[in-house]
Amino acid sequence: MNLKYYQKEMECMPEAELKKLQGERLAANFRHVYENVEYYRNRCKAAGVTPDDIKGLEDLDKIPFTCKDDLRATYPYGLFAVPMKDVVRVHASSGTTGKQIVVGYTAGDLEIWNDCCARQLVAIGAGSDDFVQNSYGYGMFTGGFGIHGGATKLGAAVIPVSSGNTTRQITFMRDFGSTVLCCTPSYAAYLGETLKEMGLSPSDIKLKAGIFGAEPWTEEMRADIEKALGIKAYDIYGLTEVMGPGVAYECFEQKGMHVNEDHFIIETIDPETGKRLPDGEKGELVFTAITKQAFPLMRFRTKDIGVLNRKRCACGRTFVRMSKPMGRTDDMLIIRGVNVFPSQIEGVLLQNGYQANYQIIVGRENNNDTFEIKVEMIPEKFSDVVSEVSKQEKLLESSLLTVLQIKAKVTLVAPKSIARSEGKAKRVIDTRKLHD
Ligand code: DLL
Repeated sequence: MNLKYYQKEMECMPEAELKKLQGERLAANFRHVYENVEYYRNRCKAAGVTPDDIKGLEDLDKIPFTCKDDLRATYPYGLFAVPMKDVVRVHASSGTTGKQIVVGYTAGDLEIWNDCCARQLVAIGAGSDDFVQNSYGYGMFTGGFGIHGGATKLGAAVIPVSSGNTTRQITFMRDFGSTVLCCTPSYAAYLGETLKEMGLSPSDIKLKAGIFGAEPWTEEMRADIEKALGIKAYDIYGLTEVMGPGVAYECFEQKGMHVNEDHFIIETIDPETGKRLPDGEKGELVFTAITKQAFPLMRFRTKDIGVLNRKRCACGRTFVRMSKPMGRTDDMLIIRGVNVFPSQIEGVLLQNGYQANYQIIVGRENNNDTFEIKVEMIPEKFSDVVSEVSKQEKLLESSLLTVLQIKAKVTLVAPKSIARSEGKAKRVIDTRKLHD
C-alpha cells in the first residue's frame, strides 16, 4: 500500500502539538464570533463567558452550545461573522420547520473546504491523474460543490455530472474513463445495478474507488457496492452547518473517519445532560469550527450519535476517528440522501386542506430508498372515483416535491383508516436497517 497524504504536516501532526494548535485557534475564533455575532454574544453574556475566559482547549466546556434552532432564529444571515461583502458563496439545507438553514463561506473558507475534501481524495489513493465523476447534487446542497473544489485543488479532472440521468452516468463512466466516483451510497448502489442492466460488468469501466456519504449506510451495503462496481468504497461525513462534505474522511484502513481536527474540534456529549463524554463512549457529536470565518459555529450539536476513537490508525494519521453515525436524536430522516423532517410533510398536508392523519413509510428495495406517504382523505374532498383520487394524489405529490426536493408516492386512504395513537403518534415506519 502506497500511503500518501495531502497535507502530512497537519494530518500526521503529533497529538500534543495538534492540541496546542486547536487551543490557539479556538481562542482566536471564539473571539472572532463573540465580537461579530450579536446573537451569540448575547448567549455568551447570559452564560457569563467572555473571550478572555477562553484561552485553550481546556476551556471548551465553558462555551455555550449552538443548535439548529439558533440557525432558524437568525435566518438567514444572523450567525454570519463577516460583512456580507466578504461572503463569496452560500449553501442551504432543510431545517426542522421546512425553512432552509443558510450557511456562508469567505474565499478563505472555500480554500479550507477544498483542502479538507482533497485530503479525503488523497487518503483513498486519488491524485492528479484521476478522473473524478462527481455525482453528488450540485446546487444549494454542499455535496457537489464541496467535492468539486477538493478534486480541482488536487489537480484531478472533475466530471461534474451531478446526480440523476442514470444511464448517462454509466455512459460517461465508460467513455470518459472515470476512476473515482463520488455520490450518495444509495445512488452508488443504483449505478451498480444499472451497470448490470445495461449488460456491462465492472471490467468494462475504469473505476477504482468511490467516496460515498451524506446518508447512513451499512457494511453490508459497502460490500454490495464494492462488488457491483468493482471498487473500494469509502465513507465521508459532513454537514451543511459545519462545512459540507469533508468534515471527516475514511482512509485505506476503512475503520472510522478521521476528523479534520486542525479545522474542527469534535466532542461527544450526553444528549440529555449536555455533559462531555470520554472518548470511546457513544454520544451526540458536537463540532466547533476553529478556522472558518464566515460561518463558524461554536459547539454545534449535530444530533448525530457516534463514538470517537483516539487509537493511532495504521495509516499514520493522528486525527481522531469517528464511527459511522449510529442514529440521530431527532426525527430527521435521510431519504435518497435528502434530509426530510416529518414536520415539513405535515405542513404541506395542512396547507392543502388535509389533516395531520398520515403515515410515512420508508423502505429499501435493491439498495434504493422507497418513500410513500399515506394520507387520510377528508370528508369534504372524499371521492370514490379513481381518477379523482389519483388527481388529488398527484397534486399533493407535486406540493410535497416543491418543499422536500424529493419525490414521494402519495396514497390517499379512507377517512379514519390510519390507526390513532394514544400516546406519541407513530408517523414513521422505517424498515431500512441503516445502522449496524
Ligand atoms: O450531507 C454533507 C455531505 C455531502 C456529506 C456529501 C457527505 C457527502 P446535510 O445535507 O446537511 O450535509 O446532511 C447532514 O447527513 O448530520 C448526518 O445525519 C448525515 N450524514 C452525512 N454524512 C453521513 C455519513 C451533507 N457518512 C447529515 N453517514 C448529517 C451517515 C451521514 N450519515
